[in-house]
Amino acid sequence: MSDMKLKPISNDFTIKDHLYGVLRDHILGIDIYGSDEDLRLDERQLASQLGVSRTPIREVLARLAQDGLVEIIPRKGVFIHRKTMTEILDMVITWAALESMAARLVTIHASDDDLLLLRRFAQGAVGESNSIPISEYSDANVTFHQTILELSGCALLKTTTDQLFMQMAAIRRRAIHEDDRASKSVSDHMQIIDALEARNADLASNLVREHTMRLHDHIKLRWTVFSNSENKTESDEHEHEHENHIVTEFSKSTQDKANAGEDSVAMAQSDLSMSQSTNETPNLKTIKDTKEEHSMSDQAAANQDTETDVSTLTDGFHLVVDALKLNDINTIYNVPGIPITDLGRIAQAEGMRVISFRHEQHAGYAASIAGYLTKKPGVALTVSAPGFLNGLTALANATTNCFPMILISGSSEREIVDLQQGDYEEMDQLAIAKPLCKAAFRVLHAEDIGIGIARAIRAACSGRPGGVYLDLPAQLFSQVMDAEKGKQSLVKVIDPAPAQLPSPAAITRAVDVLKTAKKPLMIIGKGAAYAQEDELIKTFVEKSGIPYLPMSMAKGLLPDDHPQSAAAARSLVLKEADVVILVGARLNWLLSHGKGKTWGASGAKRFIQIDIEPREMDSNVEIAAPLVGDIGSCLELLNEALGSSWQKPSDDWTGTINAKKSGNLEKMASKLMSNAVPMDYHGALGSMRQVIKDNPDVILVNEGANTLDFARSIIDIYKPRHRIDVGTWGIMGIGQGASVAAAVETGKSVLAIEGDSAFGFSGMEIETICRYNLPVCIVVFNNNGIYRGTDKNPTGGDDVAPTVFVKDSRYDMMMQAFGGEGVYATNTDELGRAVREALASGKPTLVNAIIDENAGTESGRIGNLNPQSIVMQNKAKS
Ligand code: OXT
Ligand code: ADP
Ligand code: MG
Repeated sequence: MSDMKLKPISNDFTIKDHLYGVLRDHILGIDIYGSDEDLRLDERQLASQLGVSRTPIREVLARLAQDGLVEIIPRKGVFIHRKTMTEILDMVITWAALESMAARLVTIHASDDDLLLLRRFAQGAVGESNSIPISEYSDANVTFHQTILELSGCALLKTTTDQLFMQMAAIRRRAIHEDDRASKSVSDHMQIIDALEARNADLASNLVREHTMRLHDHIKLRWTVFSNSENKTESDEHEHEHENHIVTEFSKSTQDKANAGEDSVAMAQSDLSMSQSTNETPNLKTIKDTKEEHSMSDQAAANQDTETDVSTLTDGFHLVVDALKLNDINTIYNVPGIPITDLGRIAQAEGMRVISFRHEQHAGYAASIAGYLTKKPGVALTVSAPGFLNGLTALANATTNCFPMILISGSSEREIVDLQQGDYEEMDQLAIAKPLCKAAFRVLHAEDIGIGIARAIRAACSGRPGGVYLDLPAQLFSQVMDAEKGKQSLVKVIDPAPAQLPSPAAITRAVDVLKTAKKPLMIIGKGAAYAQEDELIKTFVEKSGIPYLPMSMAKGLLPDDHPQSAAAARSLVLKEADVVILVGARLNWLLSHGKGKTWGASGAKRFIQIDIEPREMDSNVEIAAPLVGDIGSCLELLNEALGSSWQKPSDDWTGTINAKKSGNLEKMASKLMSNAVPMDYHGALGSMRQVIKDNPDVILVNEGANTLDFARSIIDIYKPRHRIDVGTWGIMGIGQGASVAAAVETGKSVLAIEGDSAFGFSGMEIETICRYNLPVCIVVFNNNGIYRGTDKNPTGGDDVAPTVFVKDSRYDMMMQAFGGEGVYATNTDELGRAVREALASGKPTLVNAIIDENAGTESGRIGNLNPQSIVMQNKAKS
């Protein structure tokens, strides 16, 4: 068998090579010097037309920019590069010189057969009728000149002119259409061939040079328009009118090429898009096949030369992901859309967990609860204006609750937004976010992404934690930079929440105040739960012997059945205590601002407050001993200062508390046995109380009014951070977001007990729970409305009262619609059984618990906050 001359297949071949070749051919095929050409390349449309993601397109465009074929203009886009007049004329002169030298060499090196072929080619281009089909001739003209370079036999001359040739092809293509240049060109070509065949080097060389220099003169004379034609602004103006032009042309040209035998490229592209849509590895066979074809062409070799350059680039998308990962943030809660869809995709591809919600508010709540549970900022990701606004409620709520969270929103073109010129989803998001969060930043340049994310993390976690807004304009994501420099620009935040030690004097002062107490009380808030200093808290409580009151989300920091818990004697301890030590709890509305009837005789109390935020001190009443510092440091020093012989509170005080507790517990116990049908709150929650007692690892999420208030006092919690609720704002709608985050961040099962109104705020997110198959059991306390389902329209009209819903709504069927378990429970047995089964199976479940619509009270236990209408009261009396 004779030796087969096959080139080896390159191992470096990638689909990007295909894209590069296809895009380059397309650009070279465009009449870029035609006056009406739109030179803008729309990355999104290219990606969609080619059925690939934007990432390879972006990389290929970067390569084309290196080749000088396209220009990436920040904030404007990607444009096919059009040379200036001076550059064009210089290029033509250079070409004339080189081709003229090539012609000289052709007379020496080309065979007679080669020249005969050239003659036939030139004649064929004109056609038998001698009429010139101009567009075909234009291509033939270009080929004629390239052939002279090839026939010169000087490989270096050919490769030296390759780049120049790309630009020259487009110039010749335009010129050939002007001033009857085609027929002049035909006669020039024939004369050149005559001279070449006559092996007359001087004549051939002169003819070739003069022919090209005539092009030079023509351009100089006729193309004055091009002296200022590299006008991106002009194409900007027509951007939307022309947006589809190139892409349509492009897909047409791709199609043509596929028909003309380049179908391997098209096949590889379609394989890639298929594999992307099914999430499978690309079809290796097809890519390998196409690899073979391409590796046999010089073009592929050239592509491979530049491949290494491209692999040294990174872009804004990847820098954001890398910066988050570097800081151990591995989950994003988001709703995809322009301009952050690819960010989510890339994050997932890079190994992050990306949880997509149906509405940004719930992604935001999830992020804030992730922050609360982990002490690392939870990240929510949204689109611009409306998505940003949807996420903003959650950001503000996180700030109010002191949860660390970062809301990242894509935003629109700064220049257009600032001039209010009506951009897509235009909004000055940074300005709007600023007053609603702890800090707000915008990143404009890829090299600042690392520092921007570091600032956001530190701002969210340090001191009093809170929400941070990070504005990332769309153009930032596609900015490219050297990968190594990009890596160096990332910042790992060292010690994001540094310990803050109280002064020794503050500790002494606090201990001195505590020593004076006859009836001390400790109030533990969710700041203490957040701090994760559980052991130090337990030590302080038990060493000091002080009764404590947990705020709702601090329940479980010590188990609710701890003998020192005064939860069931709340009114009494608040009224009677003489010294109150607050640990991570604010004297806000939930504590009646530390004054008034709830707190007994005015001026009879002294407060010690541990808080990381200095301005919290004296916010409502005088703080006798402020302990400004982190809870861990403060308690460590306090525990030390208590010494080994601390005088615990008197039996008098603890005895009074215990008596009140027993009374309340007894009262409650009998109610919890209720088997009423329809269920009342006590009966239903009594059954849930036992479920949590038997499954203390389950995280309880709780929202509603009556559903919230009854559950808070009825359901004991046994472990820290195992109760998540409506927080400082009493906000409805946290249910599903909090449940998702609790399940995702801890891997534990979640039981969410929600009023039917509360559930409705994020009801659609049950699809999210089903989609990710999370171990979440939702119990909807269905009493047909807000607070109660019994209100009537006083006018007797058709509309129901404002607080009333559709009676007997089948929320369980909603869950079934998404493949979860839906259970309809009318009594406590059915309810208890359904929830236990759900927790055992880990399957997403919704139990529709039918509650007596008369059972609740207006606004649960905070009805006193409703303003009263004197007119309404008078009407009711008469
Ligand atoms: O000591 P005393 O004798 O006083 O007794 C106390 C304790 O000692 C005792 N106790 C116990 N006894 C026995 N055993 C145990 N284990 C025990 N533990 C305690 O019980 C009592 C009471 O104790 P508690 O609860 O600790 O004390 P108290 O006095 O209640 O505490 C005061 C507060 C203020 C700390 C507490 O009440 C509290 O934390 N409240 C939070 C209230 C809250 O945030 N509510 C939510 C907001 S209400 C309203 O705004 C709603 N909206 C409007 C809306 C909202 N919020 N958000 C948005 C975005 N849009 C609109 C809406 C739409 S609620 C709502 C929907 C409601 O309808 P649903 O259908 O969802 O719900 P249902 O009402 O069920 O129908
Ligand atoms: P609750 O609603 O449970 O009463 P709040 O949200 O009102 O709790 O109060 C929490 C408090 O805890 C805030 O004032 C916050 O500054 C504080 N805090 C949060 N983390 C820490 C910490 N690590 N050290 C000290 N204080 C903290
Ligand atoms: Mg209700």
